[in-house]
Amino acid sequence: MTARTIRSEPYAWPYNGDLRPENTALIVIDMQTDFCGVGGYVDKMGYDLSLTRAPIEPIKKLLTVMRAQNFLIIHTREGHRTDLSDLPANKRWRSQQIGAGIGDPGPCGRILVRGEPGWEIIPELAPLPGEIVIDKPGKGSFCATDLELILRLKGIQNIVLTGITTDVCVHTTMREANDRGFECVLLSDCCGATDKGNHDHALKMIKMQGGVFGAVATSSAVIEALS
Ligand code: C5J
Repeated sequence: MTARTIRSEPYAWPYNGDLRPENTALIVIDMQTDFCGVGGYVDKMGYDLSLTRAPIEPIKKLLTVMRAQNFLIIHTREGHRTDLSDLPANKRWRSQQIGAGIGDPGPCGRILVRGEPGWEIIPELAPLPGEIVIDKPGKGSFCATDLELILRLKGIQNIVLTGITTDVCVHTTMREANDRGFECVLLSDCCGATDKGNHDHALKMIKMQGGVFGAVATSSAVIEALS
């Protein structure tokens, strides 16, 4: 095997140089109107949408390259059943405290409810027919989903993480994946948080202890390695 890695910190990723479409997945997390669109959940909470919209173009470009090379592409959506039977009472209560009650009506339909306009993935990053979409009720993509089963059955060892928000759903997913033995890299320009400081600190956390959760790179480093 010829080793192939991408420029990343704190080590060249993946650790073993085994980067191939057959063993590597790109996960695009929660690029939904509720997290980056006008009138969605994040907008209703009063956060700066430019931060969560910043990764749209870099992800689009990366998708074009990785789709062309037949990497496994997986999208996730955070959202709840229409009867809210999978919505913990404390999650609902907390969202109500900040004026964006999950399940309540908003400009994009019921907030974070499956099937509502706000819950849809934004058109710019819409999944192609046949791409896997994981619906999750929580922040991590492994909790109460079939993501791990799918990754194992497809022989995936490496995961490239993108999406929003860096410090919440992307970080939780990275931690869950790392604990399950997957080799992870998070792409800094393909993620965004509701707070710039949280984004930066989330990146720093990954790089501690020799890469405690994996590595951090940029989309251009991935595209360069795949060219
Ligand atoms: C949040 C997410 N921030 N997708 N969800 O509540 O990160």
